[in-house]
Amino acid sequence: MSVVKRGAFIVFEGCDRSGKTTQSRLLAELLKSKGIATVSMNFPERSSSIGQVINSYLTNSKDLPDEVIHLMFSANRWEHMNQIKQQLLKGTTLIVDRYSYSGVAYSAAKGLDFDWCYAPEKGLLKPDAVFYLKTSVDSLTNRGQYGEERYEKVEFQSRVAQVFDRICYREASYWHQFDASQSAEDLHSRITSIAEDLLQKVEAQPLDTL
Ligand code: DGP
Ligand code: NA
Ligand code: NA
Repeated sequence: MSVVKRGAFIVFEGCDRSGKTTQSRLLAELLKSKGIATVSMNFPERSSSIGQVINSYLTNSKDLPDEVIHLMFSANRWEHMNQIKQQLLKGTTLIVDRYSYSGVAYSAAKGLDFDWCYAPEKGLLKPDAVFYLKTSVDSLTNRGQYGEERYEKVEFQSRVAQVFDRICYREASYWHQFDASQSAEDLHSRITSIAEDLLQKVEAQPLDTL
């Protein structure tokens, strides 16, 4: 009997403008070019009805209490869980731009309790690896080209970065930290070598949950 090897579940995390979007695209393109079935995803996934509420919140056209929007971001992950599980089980590798850790980092940065923030994420599928693109406060200040969305302010991003650092320390067994200030090419080659190692290993490991 032939057994389908499951895909890898890879997440990119980091502050806004840390280069996640570029790096997740480069990694997905590379894996596809090697014939590995790969699908890219992005949270928040703004097309669902919950995603549309999140989009209105992020673009400042809607205000919601911090706790309410926190639970909506979490619900947006839960509503895609079955799809994610099916893809992984049929052998597709997923490259996901943001996940539960953004949920905790952005809400805890507002002052919500860390453990409260983490609670609704429990039971979601656990990534095999998180690639954390770490930005220094200096580089955040120097970039100075934040957009118009709600969270795109230097002071807030530096608090988000502190929570990401805390999570990275706690979850060190599957988090890989990269200095986001290096060139996109260097970053891509470092990420690629870790991703290729991971792809060898995950087939033997059952899916786990947070
Ligand atoms: P992106 O589309 O990746 O640029 O994300 C949009 C913004 O939403 C960005 O500032 C990060 C923030 N964000 C992503 N996920 C969550 C979450 O689960 N909770 C909160 N509060 N913010 C999030
Ligand atoms: Na953004
Ligand atoms: Na994203």
